[in-house]
Amino acid sequence: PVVTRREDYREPDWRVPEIALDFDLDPAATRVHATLQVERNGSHDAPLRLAGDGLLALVVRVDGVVAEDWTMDGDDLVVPLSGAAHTIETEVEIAPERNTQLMGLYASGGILCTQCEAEGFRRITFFPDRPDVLSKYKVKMTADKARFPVLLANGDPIAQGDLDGGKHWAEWHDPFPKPSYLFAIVAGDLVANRGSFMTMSGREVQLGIWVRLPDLPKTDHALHALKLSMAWDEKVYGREYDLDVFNIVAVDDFNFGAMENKGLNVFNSRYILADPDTATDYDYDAIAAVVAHEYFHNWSGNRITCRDWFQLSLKEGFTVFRDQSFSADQGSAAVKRIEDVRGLRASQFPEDAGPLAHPVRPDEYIEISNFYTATIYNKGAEVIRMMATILGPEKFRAATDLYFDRFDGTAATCEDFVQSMEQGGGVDLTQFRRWYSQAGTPRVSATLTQEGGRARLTLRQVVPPTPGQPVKEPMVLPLKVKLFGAVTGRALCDEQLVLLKDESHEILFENLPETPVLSINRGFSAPVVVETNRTAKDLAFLSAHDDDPFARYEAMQQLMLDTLVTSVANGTGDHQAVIDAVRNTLTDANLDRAFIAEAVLLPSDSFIGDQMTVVEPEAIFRAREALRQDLGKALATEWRAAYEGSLANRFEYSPAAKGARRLKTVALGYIAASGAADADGLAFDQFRGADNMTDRQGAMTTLVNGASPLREEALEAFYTRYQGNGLVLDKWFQTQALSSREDTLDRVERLAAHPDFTLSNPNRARSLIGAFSVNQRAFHDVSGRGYRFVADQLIALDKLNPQTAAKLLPPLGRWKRFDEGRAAKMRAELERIVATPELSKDMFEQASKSLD
Ligand code: HT7
Ligand code: ZN
Repeated sequence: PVVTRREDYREPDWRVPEIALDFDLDPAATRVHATLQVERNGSHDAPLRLAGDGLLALVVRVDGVVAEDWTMDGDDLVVPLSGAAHTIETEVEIAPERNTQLMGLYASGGILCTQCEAEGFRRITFFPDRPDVLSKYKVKMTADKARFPVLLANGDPIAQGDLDGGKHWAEWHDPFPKPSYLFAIVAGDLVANRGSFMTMSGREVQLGIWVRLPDLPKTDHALHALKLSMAWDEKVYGREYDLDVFNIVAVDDFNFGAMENKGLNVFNSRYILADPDTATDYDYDAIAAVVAHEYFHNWSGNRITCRDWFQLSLKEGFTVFRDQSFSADQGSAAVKRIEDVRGLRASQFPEDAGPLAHPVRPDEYIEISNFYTATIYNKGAEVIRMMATILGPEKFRAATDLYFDRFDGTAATCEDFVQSMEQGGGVDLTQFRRWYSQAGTPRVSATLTQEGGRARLTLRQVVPPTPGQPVKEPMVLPLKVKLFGAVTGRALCDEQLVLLKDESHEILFENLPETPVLSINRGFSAPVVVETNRTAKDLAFLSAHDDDPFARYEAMQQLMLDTLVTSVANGTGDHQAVIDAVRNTLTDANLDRAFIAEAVLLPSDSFIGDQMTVVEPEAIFRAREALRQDLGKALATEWRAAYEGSLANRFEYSPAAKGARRLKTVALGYIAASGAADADGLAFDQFRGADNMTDRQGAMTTLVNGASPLREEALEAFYTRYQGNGLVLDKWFQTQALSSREDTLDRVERLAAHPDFTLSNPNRARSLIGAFSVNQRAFHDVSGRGYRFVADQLIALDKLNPQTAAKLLPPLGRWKRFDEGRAAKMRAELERIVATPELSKDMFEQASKSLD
């Protein structure tokens, strides 16, 4: 396979300032006629090379004359040209209904839609399909009016009309030059939830959330989130929307969450459709976050796009940071930060520590789709957040203004962004740039020693080796630090922002009136692992007294982790410190329920495993269950009080009501863990009586993890109630695949043969295979059956949808973290995958790198 390298970047030989596309749409055979205005870029004699993927040129014309001298180089169309500017026409035929990869033009539930990022446009027509070729698009679509009454494209609608034979047509123009990955069309029998938004300069924008008619009642939340996002981007970044219409279409088959096509976002329906009966609070929040994310891309991604795909984090890291800030502003900022850090630790830290580790700005790839990773998105967002922290809010805003002004209408680089931060913020980020080039999660050791009224904080950093990067330079780590008095709980100093730049650094604190306790990496100011010399007593103290809610949460997590890691090593542990700390938090009347619910949750099995040299799945599971049981028993009264104090009469979507629901189900889990005689009945009553999906799924999860026969009853009732609703059935599959029960692997194997299971829908594949492979206990069953099952499924999925298959491979690649027996079995499955005939390059890259 061909490796693309960042250092090989060259400007395009030909630019395409304008393109006109004419689609004769038909699911079985769509004709695409493209007219490109091309201009030679600089003085060279290179021919025009147009990327294609599986296309056959039916005709090629140069300046209106049929050309005969074009050739094919692999999938690319090569046309020799003599002048500085020409008009090139091509015609191809494609079959959307046979497109199972869901890239290019494809059919989903009777809707024709496109997905072009990163390299899908070349599956529609021949084109220099790279993000630094910006063109103005005119699009005409013709289709059967009964089947496809709605025809949408980027930009603004220009004209439409009817034709003989039941056909109709529509024309759309997008005045903003854009790269081909932002191109989109949609044709279908759709209806819109319409709204409007008045921009800050007084322009009215028509908004539409397009779905199939039965889904229309589930679109209000997304429309509301869109309006909030538009207002937020004006207020916080001064960014106004620029077209007269903004449309979103929901489709059921989608490789990702959503896509930010200019003026025509296409969404995975799970990030649009919501009502209390079918969507959890988590779904509601995710919908708002993804709607915001795609909308924010209009500036961070569309108006300023990426020069090449190595710069992907320029738009994705920045846009994730923007959507995280938006969500933080809608509810509890502390809880949002906790959720984001939990996500980072669950997905990005393991990536950084494994065979697929890569820098935020990678150096090479075989298949760019494999680089839509937690590192590019979430670590990329942390890198932006650190620059915002270093600059402070006013300078950060000045710097983003500078960036938007200077690079508007261009294809930019991460370096352009950092330079804007430097100039707008008046700082030197020379060393900070290592965050873009060095992979791996830095580890910081922080030791606080006290001598009389003085304390010395010694910080050391190590950046671990990663594939291809054996030796690392020190990074710039912005660490927020504060000291508290161990006796009074008073702050002993103001919060300081320490920039750790060298391998080690010392800070002295003078005139301390009492023994200090260290609070460090407050707000998770740097995405690093911190090891300290704090005792269990210090951590328990901070979990009750720190004035930074994130640091309180973190202290509790560390206390729990230390306890669990010791228990795994010794086979038994002392749980009293955790019990006391959890009691304190649970009964603190000043804390909101959403925070309490997060703080009292034990670290996941996999996060505990990440702390160990060799992961022991069964021992971890047993240690965690033992602690859960002790917490459940020791705090039985408190859990009951938390449960009963969180009952609500009627569903409401508000931060307080969400917090109550969250705490209720967390408390239910502990009541069940305690072995209370009435726990199953309580869960089943919650399941039956719920007026919303959060409570229903929460109760079902508790039952599905337990031994009660009521679990089968609940699963059956859930299935019957929601048969035919794909998004809810995904929850049914996922809940079972995540079960902590011993028989989960057997059940998952049976579910893969269930009539409602299919690999051709990415959401369904992820809900069973994806969920199962992050269930540490079940996936790492010592027999190796879990590995074989996942490998079989991925080999089958690769034939349909390589992109989705390749994204599900990483858990199998983490063999180095396990004992020899498991590691050998995991490697054997990776080898089997690599040896599969006609394997996609997506899977080849992931599996072969995972074997190294
Ligand atoms: N920018 C979008 C990425 C995306 C994508 C990437 C590969 C294959 C399919 C895809 N669909 C969407 C989504 C985003 O980050 O906003
Ligand atoms: Zn994005």
